[in-house]
Amino acid sequence: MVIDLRSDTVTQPTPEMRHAMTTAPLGDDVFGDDPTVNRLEEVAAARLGKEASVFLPSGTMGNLVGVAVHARSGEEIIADAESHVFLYEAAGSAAVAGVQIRPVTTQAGVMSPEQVEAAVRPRDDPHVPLTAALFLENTHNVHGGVVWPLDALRAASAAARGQGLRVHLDGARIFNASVALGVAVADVAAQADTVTFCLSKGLGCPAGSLFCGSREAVDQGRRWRKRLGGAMRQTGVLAAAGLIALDTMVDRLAEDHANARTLAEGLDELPGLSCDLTRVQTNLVYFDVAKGSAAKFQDGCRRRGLLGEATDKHRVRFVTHHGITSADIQSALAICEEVVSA
Ligand code: TLP
Repeated sequence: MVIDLRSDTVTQPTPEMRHAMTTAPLGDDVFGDDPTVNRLEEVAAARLGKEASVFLPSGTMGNLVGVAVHARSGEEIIADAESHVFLYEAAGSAAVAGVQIRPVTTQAGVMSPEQVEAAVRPRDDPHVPLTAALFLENTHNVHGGVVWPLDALRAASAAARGQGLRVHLDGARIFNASVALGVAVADVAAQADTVTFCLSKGLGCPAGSLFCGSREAVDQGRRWRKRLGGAMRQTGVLAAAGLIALDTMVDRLAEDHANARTLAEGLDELPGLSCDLTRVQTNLVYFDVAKGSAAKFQDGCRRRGLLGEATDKHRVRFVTHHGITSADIQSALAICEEVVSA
């Protein structure tokens, strides 16, 4: 039995999802006539409080569509220096949309209104690119799965809008944020013009993300999806799982958060491991290995049936999800104790 804490993307579809996937009514989504995709797009948009949404293969495509919808080639977007769009999307914004990212170093993933304003380029200087949009991430992955306090999100977004920028939210884990805050997901989404969220992470689906926003932004996003080769045909088989996920998999994220908390507290007590517990607010647990490398620690765990990811020379990430029970957390801690004392 392997305990897989590499990511919440390793989740398997639930039996209810598998059933829905085999019975969903299907059509050709490029013709716009897959009823299950159409239903998911309606439900997702309504849930996020947006006019429309478009179903995409991945969160990476969702962010790239966000870049392309909000910025022209030669323009710039502002994003956290540790954001997924800047670090982990193979420079799609530059390579595909011709858009440069201006990275801003933040305190734990929360950008202040002053930082937003300072990063906006003067419009009357021909040396500099025009700033088109602000990209935010919530929960913020590399900063530890931290949740933006709603007031801070509102303030950053207002600062951007005050400068004439549009706001895109990488909400790959926006439902983790809403559950942790105890607010409706639409309250979080309201701070952005467009939002990408993923069905394939904590919500347990095999694939799929939604790009949500105004009808106009989503229409443009649909054209970009086609351009990027992401328009698919009988995708209702995937959308069917998404509908089940939105119904059944959101509230239970609180369990993942509680498991992550127990795990983080246990790790922090082990000799040679330290975890900034203030950052463990959702289902991601980043911790530091004082002695030896993170890669060596990861390997020691792997040999004992526990999978995690070394994200840095001394840093490891564990992620809790639907496939992980509180008993697994205790087993994981026992394995880590063995590894640090080996
Ligand atoms: N994150 C993955 C890895 O790429 C790191 C993970 O295991 O956490 N935004 C955020 C905040 C993400 O964490 C991810 C995936 C994405 C976008 C991209 O989503 P996909 O994998 O669907 O392209």
